[in-house]
This record gives sequence, C-alpha cells and structure tokens, in this order.
Amino acid sequence: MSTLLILLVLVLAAVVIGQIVRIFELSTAIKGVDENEITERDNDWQGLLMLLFMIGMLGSFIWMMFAYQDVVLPKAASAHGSDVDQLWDISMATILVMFFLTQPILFYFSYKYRGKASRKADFVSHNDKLELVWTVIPAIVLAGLILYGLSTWHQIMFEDPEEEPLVVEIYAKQFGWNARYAGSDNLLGYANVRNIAGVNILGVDDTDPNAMDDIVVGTEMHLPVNRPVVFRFRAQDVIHSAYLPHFRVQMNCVPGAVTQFKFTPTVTTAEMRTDDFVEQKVARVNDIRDGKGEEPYEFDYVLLCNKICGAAHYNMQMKVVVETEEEFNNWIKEQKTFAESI
Ligand SMILES: [Cu+2]
Repeated sequence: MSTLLILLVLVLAAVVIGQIVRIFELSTAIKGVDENEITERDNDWQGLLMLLFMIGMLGSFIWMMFAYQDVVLPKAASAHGSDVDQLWDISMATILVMFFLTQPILFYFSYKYRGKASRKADFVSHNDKLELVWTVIPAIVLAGLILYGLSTWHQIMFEDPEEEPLVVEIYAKQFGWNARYAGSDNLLGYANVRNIAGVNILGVDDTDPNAMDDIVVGTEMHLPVNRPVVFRFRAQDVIHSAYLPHFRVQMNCVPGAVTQFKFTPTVTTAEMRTDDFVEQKVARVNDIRDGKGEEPYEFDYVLLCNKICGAAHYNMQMKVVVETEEEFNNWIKEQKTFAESI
C-alpha cells in the first residue's frame, strides 16, 4: 500500500513540474522573450552557484573528516595490520592531495570563465605537452601505488613452511558461521557438501582418519595470541565474505572452492578492552544503549559477512576471542571432537 502511495506522489510531482514548466513557457511567449536565450544574468548566477557549491562541498568534506574520526576502527590487532593501515594512509593521502588540488580549480575556473558576450573562447585543437603531463604523471603515481600494494599483499600472503601455523576452517552459510579446528594432528579432514547430514553440518568425511580429531564450533571462535593461524574458507550456498575488521582481514568464501588467509593475532581481547580508543568508543555506545534502556555492551572482536548474501546477511556474525596460549588450550580441551559428536 505504502509503495503505491509513494508511486502516486511521484507521478503527481512529475505532473506538477510539467505544468510549472508549461506556465513558464507560456509567460515568456506572452512577454515576447525567447526562453532559450541565455542572458548575462543567467551566466553570473550559474558562476556564483558553482562557487557556492564548491564552498559547501569542501566545507562539509573537511567537517566530516574530523567529525567521524572517533567511529573508525581501533589500532590493528594483527601482525600484518599495520602494513595494511600504512597502505591505506598513503593511498588516502595521495587521493586527498589530488582532490584538494583539482576540485577548487575546477569550480573556480567554472566561475571565472563563465559565459560573457564580450569574451571569446580560444580555439585549441590539441596540446601535446599538456596531454603528456596529464597522462604521464597519473600513470607514474598509479603504477607506484599498485606496485606498493602488490608488494604489501605478497608479504602478507607469503607462507613460511617452517612456521607450523594453527589450521582453522571457516565455513559460511546463509546465515551463520562455523569454525573447524584441525585438532591434535593439525590436519583438517576432507569435507564435501554432499556429506552434509544430521549433526555433520559441515559435510566432514567420516571415513577420513584426519577428520576424527577435528573440532567444530558454532557460537564463538578462540585464537591464541602471537601464533600464526591459517584460515581456510568454504561456503555452502552463495558467495560470502569473511571480514575480520580489527585484524584487517577479508577473504571471499566461494562455494566449491577453498580460499585461504594467514595472519597472527597480536592483541588479546582483554588487552584491546583496555585500549583508550576502544574504551571511549564503548563508553559512547553504552551511553546510547543506556538511553534506550538496553544492556551495556562489552568490546569483542567479530567475524562478519561482507557480501550482501541474502535477507538475514546483517545477522551473520561470530564472536572471536583472542587469548593466551594457556587459556586457548583450556578452551579447546573442553570442545567435542568430530568423532565424539557423531
Ligand atoms: Cu554472508
């Protein structure tokens, strides 16, 4: 019903605008003025509006840059996170410098060189020097940024075979996550969507000996601090995206394929909760929650889905706990192995 009303309002608004334009045309015809003729006054107005738009746009842009400082992510909680942050900062700085150089010029020139009957535009067919400058400089800057990005990506994805990382599978489905730890052998058992039946929700192959000690968890995922973890991602139905913002990690989960990402968490959940920036952020969130009569919130790392994968996509998250090696070992001991659960 409300969609119908909105449509009706839109149609009526279009009719009203059409009628106003018609009245304007008729009135100019009566006055004997050609409405297609652009006067000096029109040009002055357009020039002034260009200047006002520039001031409004740049002003609100600068305001937003400062106003939203406190809603950004806290410091990176992984070993490679600072490299990603640096890559981001350098890319943003380059973009901002170009933005503040080109945009004011664009709008100011639109104002300065607005149409005037007494002024005639120069005819320039082409200018080799100018075209060379605006092609070569962006090409060099972009090539530099891309090479720097590729080298950072290469460093992050490099696998040291000596390292013996913890192996964890992240399984995505509409709408939730499961994590499967590789168990005491640190080898994940074979799994296939065709094996999904009953409690075997990840389709683990029960004839594979490597699968017996695997541990499947559903509500929260624990990770030991300062130990590299290899994540292998699978998806059951559609493409999801595993996003761990605090660790600066994101990887697509694709049905029928296994993708992977390795990183080392460096800050425990308890340490992050005492970080100044996080404490202030949590206090602000709790002020709002308090006003609504809701329970206070406590900071936790999260795994989110970053692909709009269906109606309940927004609800696809899992708590991630980073703790000491000892706390992790105690937690994992309490979890059921695949052999115990089937
Ligand atoms: Cu999803």
